[in-house]
Amino acid sequence: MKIRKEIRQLTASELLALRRAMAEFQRRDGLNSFIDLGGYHGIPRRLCPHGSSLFLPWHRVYITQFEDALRTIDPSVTLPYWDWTSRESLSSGIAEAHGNPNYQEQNGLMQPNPLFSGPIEDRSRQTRRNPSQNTAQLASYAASVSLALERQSYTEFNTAIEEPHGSVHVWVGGFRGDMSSVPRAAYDPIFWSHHANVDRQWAIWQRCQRNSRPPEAILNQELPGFPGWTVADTLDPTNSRLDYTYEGLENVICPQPNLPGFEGFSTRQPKIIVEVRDIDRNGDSFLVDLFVNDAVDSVSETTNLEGTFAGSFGIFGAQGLHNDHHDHQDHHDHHDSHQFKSRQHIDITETIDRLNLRGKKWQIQLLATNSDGERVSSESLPIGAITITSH
Ligand SMILES: [Cu+2]
Repeated sequence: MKIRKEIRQLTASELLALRRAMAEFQRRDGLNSFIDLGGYHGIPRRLCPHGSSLFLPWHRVYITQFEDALRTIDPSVTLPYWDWTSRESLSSGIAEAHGNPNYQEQNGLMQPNPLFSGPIEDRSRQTRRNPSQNTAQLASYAASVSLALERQSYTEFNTAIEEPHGSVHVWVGGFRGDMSSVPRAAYDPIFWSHHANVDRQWAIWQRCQRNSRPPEAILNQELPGFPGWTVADTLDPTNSRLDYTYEGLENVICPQPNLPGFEGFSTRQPKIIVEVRDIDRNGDSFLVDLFVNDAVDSVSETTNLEGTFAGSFGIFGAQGLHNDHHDHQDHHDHHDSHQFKSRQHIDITETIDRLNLRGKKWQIQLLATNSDGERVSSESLPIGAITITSH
């Protein structure tokens, strides 16, 4: 059985083997090469079912096919995961193994780091990224993972975990980065350790919510691009076809469910969650920060830098995925535009408590940047309603 490890936990020789295999993988062409598999997600094959109940199963098969293809070069290598919720990530961001443009080979020579950048579909250039340096944003995505892990049904979890997953895409890609764009994200080698981490979050949820399976109606559904693979085939990563596990999975502490019978005795204050609905993901990508103001005075839009940072989310846009963007009505496949609508839940409890705003009047303001790094007004964001709930 393959054991997937956190990328920061790899030994020097494991990391070297991974880099060498990845470099060779990126040089190759043809079926099941890095560049071929990178093309399943967005350009040119457009298979990724974002915004559907197949999100988790499809990516589970996808990254395992990538791992198995990589292992034809070196069978000692497994796919690493990058835990962007770990203490190290929340203090220093992207793992060094992915973050450095070069690495030192055994002979002392510096080589381009194949975990830093990969070739895009026509080899016209290498991927690039410009990650946000604000790790408070990552901490907000980690809080969204905690919210997702509390979900009781598969369908709810699948939808909820896609939210912080998308935010991390935009956070990593940043200004004109490939990771922040659905069409080219999978050509950045960090895509695979990011998605291994999302897959691991599913594995954690599966351990903790043992009885919850996907609805019967989708179990026999085939996964686009992977003939012979259904949702049911993906439920147990240790089965003979997938054959992997995550190091340390058995030591994970499950989140405590809110047992209804205990509610009356709980001293826990309800969480305060900002819900952003009807996010249209067909266009550009955006990184959006939430600021809280005590609304004693009416605060005008121009003073929105006055507040306290409370959380963040990313809009992982699919701009450029469809050349035929304008005639969506003709499409009835899984790329229907309504499928690219999503939601975000941002836990702002900590900030509200820190500012001692419970029971008082306050307001939320948004500060957004697009993929060109330009500040955009909150009215021009592709979002519908924003509501604040406590639960
Ligand atoms: Cu993704």
